[in-house]
Amino acid sequence: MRKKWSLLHVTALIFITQVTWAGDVKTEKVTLVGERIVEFIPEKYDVARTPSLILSNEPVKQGEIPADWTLIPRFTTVDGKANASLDVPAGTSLYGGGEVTGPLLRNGQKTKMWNTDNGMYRVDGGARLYQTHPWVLGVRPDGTAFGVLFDSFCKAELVTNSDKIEFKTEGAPFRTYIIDRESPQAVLKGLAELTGTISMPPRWAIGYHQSRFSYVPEARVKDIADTFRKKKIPCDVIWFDINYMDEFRVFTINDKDFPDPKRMNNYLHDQGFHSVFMIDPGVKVDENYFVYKTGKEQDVFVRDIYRNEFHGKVWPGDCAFPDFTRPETRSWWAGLYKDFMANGIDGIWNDMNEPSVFDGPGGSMPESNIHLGGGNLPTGNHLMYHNAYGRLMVEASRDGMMAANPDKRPFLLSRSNIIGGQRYAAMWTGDNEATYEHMKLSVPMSITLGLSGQPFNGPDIGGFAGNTTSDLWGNWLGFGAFFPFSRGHASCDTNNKEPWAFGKELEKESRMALERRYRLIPYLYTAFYAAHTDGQPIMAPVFFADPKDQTLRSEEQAFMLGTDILVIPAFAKNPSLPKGIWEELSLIKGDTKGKYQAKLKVRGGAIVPVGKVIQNVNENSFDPLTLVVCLDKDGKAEGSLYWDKGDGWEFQKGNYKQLTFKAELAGAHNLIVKMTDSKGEEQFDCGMIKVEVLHNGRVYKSSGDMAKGITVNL
Ligand code: NBV
Repeated sequence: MRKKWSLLHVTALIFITQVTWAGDVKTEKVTLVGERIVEFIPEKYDVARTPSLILSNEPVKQGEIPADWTLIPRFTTVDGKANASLDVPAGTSLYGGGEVTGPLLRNGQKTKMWNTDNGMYRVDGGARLYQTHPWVLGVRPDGTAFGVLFDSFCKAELVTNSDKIEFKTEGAPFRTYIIDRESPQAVLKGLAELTGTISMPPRWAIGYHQSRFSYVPEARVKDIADTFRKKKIPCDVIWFDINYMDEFRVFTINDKDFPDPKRMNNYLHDQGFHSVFMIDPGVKVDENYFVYKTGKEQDVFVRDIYRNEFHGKVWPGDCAFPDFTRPETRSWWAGLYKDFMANGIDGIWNDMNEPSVFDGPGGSMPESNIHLGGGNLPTGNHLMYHNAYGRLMVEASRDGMMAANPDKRPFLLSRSNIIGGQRYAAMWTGDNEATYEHMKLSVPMSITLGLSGQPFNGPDIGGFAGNTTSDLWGNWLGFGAFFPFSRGHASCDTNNKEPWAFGKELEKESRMALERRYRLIPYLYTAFYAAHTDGQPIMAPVFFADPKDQTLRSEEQAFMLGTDILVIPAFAKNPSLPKGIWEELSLIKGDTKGKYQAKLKVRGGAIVPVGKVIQNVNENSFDPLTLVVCLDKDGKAEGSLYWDKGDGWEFQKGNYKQLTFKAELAGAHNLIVKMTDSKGEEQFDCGMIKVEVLHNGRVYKSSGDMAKGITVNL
């Protein structure tokens, strides 16, 4: 007899299908693994199921947990999927989450963690983007801070409500690390202790970069380079987007446009430029193409659910995708760089590595695809490894660059990555738009990345998609010259976006903006060294100047460059600025009046090392070195300069120079500026230097020999 469904049955069925099985998971182990860094491991955590690609080293016990420790995460599972949450102390301002749209202050935001090629993304929050950073920085009302790092690259959602942080994954249990320290800066240092820092870039990478999709043929590239030099607009790098390739085959160069790439790169080098070439992960399926052929022979490609080689469409048509979870694949891929870079190529740009697959579900590959793993990585499906794809690719690319040119510092830029991946590659914020909304968003986006372990980042200045007006260009470059990674880039179907493409007035403004960056190279390089050694952001939020001042917590127009310079973009309306002494800095004649130039201010108590205007960073900045001094209320100031050869690894053997300067009043009107410390073996003759003291709106100048001390009459 057929059973009749009663109302009760139906209700029960609805209930059963809708109910989620949620429950607490015991915390199995709690260990102090660093100075006020605690590791929490949930029951059933299995390193074979949740390998870490985020941490730089396996943490080890370092004593007992402090008796005053209060921050304890709660682990739960919902339908077998692992979650963690943390109650947030009242009044805490939340930041981080990596590559996000929406506001700098993350209270009340949700961030999706599923690396996605999402060009022309919405600016108001919630957009899925190219990178994953399961990390939150909390700043309490008193300026003390904490950070929470979820050690999982699984598909997830990060919810940052004012009372609770939640990390909800689609996968297996994971470890959680909490850092609780005296300041946000100290917490970021803790994050660097866990996940590593950027490697010291070659100095040319901190100059201005000029890019376009694409500069072809060779004559156009030369014209761009020549025009920079002819017009005396500083620039260090020219970029080569996909059209340099032979029908989009990676690791090839088409000889129609570039008959002699070595000759072209030599030409660029002779003029003080460096070149960066794009490499995508998709390998064109073509039995006669060496990359596909050797890859197939070595069985390096990702497989579909039936264990056949997976194919999906990208630029070249049908492509196979390297399975970077396999150590064999990574060494095969690394091996491809040697011959390629021997064309005189200086840097590499890994794009489309979410991976982006035009005809795949959600614009990527099916979650059921198979990655074989190896080493510490288990076999797993694409759902498990999706977010790690770019991170594993850049590890292999960097290995290849290092093997190709062991004596050079690699510069690698990646669109996709995860937190911890800053150890391998810098990043840019993908395909933005030529709009004022995207221009404004580029400030909190870039700051947030710096607060999430990735200081070496920046947007496409001017906007990638769509035509850029002269007013937008002027506004954007006016402060964009101060992004850690400062590059103009444009899509294929847009107007020209070089600094001279917007008419005479804008050319002048562009030159001025970039000359200001180049005068600051000594200061910037010192800030990069702090990022490399201590994980400090290069572009920082204004509240870093005074973490106790709650009025600064959501300021996202103005920003700090390093610890001592405040940058106020021309578009900024009523920014909240830190109290105390801040003196306006002029670097180029007329810059304080320039319509598009950001206002620059120096912190009272700082000494900023400044060079002269140069056209590329290999020219001598120190002819002479200028120390810009801004006294604090007690009439004192201090600063430092880090310098080395700008490339190579000698700095690691002690061949660098780190100088400390101090200024102090001797009597009411005499200021003495002197060098108080000098570290490192590198020869650095700063003999005659200039001093400029910014004091009560006036500039007092002097010069002299650093060793003897320089007196300035105020
Ligand atoms: O390689 C072309 C572009 C590149 O210019 C851009 O910077 C990347 O984000 N690339 C995406 C491919 C698709 C562009 C529509």
